[in-house]
Amino acid sequence: MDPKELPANIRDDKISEETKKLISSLPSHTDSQGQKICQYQGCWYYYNTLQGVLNFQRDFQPKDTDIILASYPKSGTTWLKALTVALLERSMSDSSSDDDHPLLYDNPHGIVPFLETDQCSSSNLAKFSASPRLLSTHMPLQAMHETLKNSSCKIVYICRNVKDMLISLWFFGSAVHKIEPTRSLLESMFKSLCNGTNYYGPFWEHLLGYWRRSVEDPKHVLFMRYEEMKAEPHAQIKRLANFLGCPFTKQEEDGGVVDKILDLCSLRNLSSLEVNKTGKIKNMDHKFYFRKGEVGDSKNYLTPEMENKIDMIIQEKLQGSGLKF
Ligand code: PAP
Repeated sequence: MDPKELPANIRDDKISEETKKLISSLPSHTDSQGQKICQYQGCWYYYNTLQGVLNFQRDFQPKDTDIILASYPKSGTTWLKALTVALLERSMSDSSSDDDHPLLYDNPHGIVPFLETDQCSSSNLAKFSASPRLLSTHMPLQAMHETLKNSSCKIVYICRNVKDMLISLWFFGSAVHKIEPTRSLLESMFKSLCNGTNYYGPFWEHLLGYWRRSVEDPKHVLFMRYEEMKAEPHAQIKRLANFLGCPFTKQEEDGGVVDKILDLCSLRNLSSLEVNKTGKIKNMDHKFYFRKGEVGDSKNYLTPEMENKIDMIIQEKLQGSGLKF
């Protein structure tokens, strides 16, 4: 999740008069964390995120070589960013030795910028002139459709079990706002997740947009799952490398490069690095991006009723799509 979005989302200085006018015509409400949120083109955004989306839609100039890492918040974005950086780093330069790797000196979010922030203004993008440009987003595919329609850039989407994503978000939001992760906050977040009015929601539209495109156009959209990454990391990182056009050679596999990348990008390793223990992006501590990283952690916090409700929504909304949880 982009660090600039959470603590003070209504940064009026960043919101143009035109956008304020647009916001006044949109459905809006205050979310479970007391933040104003509005619905634009079917998706719910904080006001400053909406400004970022509009800037992106107006200004972004895609390149066919761009790689966009997409996700719903708290679905494995940090991990996917680290893995992709490590894969490309290895394919772009043989010189990157163990101690000058970019992941040792910056958080993955510092290396791979979000499209819907001012980091992606034309001037800032100049520093990402290396090809391919590695970019990221939490926007649903429909928000990028018009901008990317003539581009053959590649999109990697990572999805995660929605219940674990909710718990991850609950802890993350509480840590960022420096409040206790109370049951009443969880219940309120659960409600807006279920009615589709939470940040970047509805989650089912988000998932389905990328899922359908990955089925229609598998050369350009790869659909990955957090749980599969945990269960079979070797197979999944090879899948990612093949999709990105930088498959592992036999020599690399025999030489343990796959293991080395997985180890470098493991939660244990990344969270133990000084840069991630003490660093910050704007006002966001890097350490908040790393917690347990376990599959099924939601069982420890959701009641059976809450689980059933989410299961029913998934069943209803994803029916017939071929996408299953
Ligand atoms: P973001 O949307 O703010 O970028 P994101 O990285 O998508 O967050 O999700 C954070 C989750 O990924 C956390 O899960 P948890 O709360 O259930 O523990 C975090 O622990 C987990 N995570 C971060 N880095 C890794 C990693 N290298 N490997 C596995 N899981 C990770």
